Amino acid sequence: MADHINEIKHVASPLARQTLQDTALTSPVAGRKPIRLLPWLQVVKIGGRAIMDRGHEAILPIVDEIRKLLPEHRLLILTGAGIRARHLYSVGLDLGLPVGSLAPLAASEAGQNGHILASLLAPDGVSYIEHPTMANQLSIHFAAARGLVGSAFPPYHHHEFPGSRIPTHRADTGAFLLADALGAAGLTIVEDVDGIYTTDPTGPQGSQAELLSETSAAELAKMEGTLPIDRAMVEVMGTARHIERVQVINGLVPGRLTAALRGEHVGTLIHTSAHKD
Ligand code: GWN
Ligand code: ATP
Repeated sequence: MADHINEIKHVASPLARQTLQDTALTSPVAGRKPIRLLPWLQVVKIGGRAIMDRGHEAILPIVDEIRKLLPEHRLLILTGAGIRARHLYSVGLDLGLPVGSLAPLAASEAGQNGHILASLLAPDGVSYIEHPTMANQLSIHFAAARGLVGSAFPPYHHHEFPGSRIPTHRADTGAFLLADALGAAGLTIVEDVDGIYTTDPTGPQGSQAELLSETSAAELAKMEGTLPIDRAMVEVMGTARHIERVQVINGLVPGRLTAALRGEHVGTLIHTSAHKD
């Protein structure tokens, strides 16, 4: 028995003999900036409620704009959920379903919207790819296509945090997590308003709403009231590794997405906590 144990080879690792909870010990190894997996990729999140729910009037012009952008950029287009997820939440909450059951049901609408968008872009070589494909085979698909569509919802399912009965990690958060993990060149969030305002421009105080042309995740975290992006996304922007800024733009105005991807300052620029390489 003792002889057998002596034959076991030890694997040299700087983390082998210490707790992973002590950042003073782990940071020399884990504190370094990760590599960018797809540095040429532009991630675009299309609002489920803001764009997709509006049907052809909103969808066809943005599809046309995306089509024209394909020769210029390699795009991962991620769709959010909309009205069907909201109906699902109300039925599910009424029945007492836990948040971990509601999250995948809502996520499936984000996927449905992606399938719709991908069908319209199919003549341009764009397809819907599934979550596992996004996780493992993005590169090979981008070798074949300038653009791909996927669901922006993170696949948390029963792992969704239980703090709220409505899933907190929704499409904006999923798009940000993926863009940052891939080390993408940028993330643009396509809404139905010009950007982030001091208060909801379509709400009761709408006449007093002022557009924030530039802000930061830290400032948004302090802002009370509603935002056009998930609160959880604001939180994860605070620990970003690659994506330094997120642009929130109005997809109902033709040309805004094109301008944003060309680096023009349109809508709201949100600075994250990530630093330049
Ligand atoms: O079904 O539209 O992917 O890309 O979060 O899980 O709930 O699934 O539970 O590859 O794995 O509905 O079936 O559905 O939207 O998420 O997909 O068509 O296991 O391609 O099977 O991580 O698409 O779907 O909803 O994204 O967001 O089969 Mo759908 Mo979504 Mo398809 Mo996906 Mo979830 Mo899969 Mo998944 Mo489930
Ligand atoms: P999803 O993809 O999850 O369906 P979405 O991005 O399509 O979401 P909403 O979550 O509805 O759409 O967010 C956009 C809406 O947020 C805007 O139409 C606007 O009315 C509202 N909103 C609330 N607060 C603000 C704010 N401070 N500034 C700008 N818009 C705001």
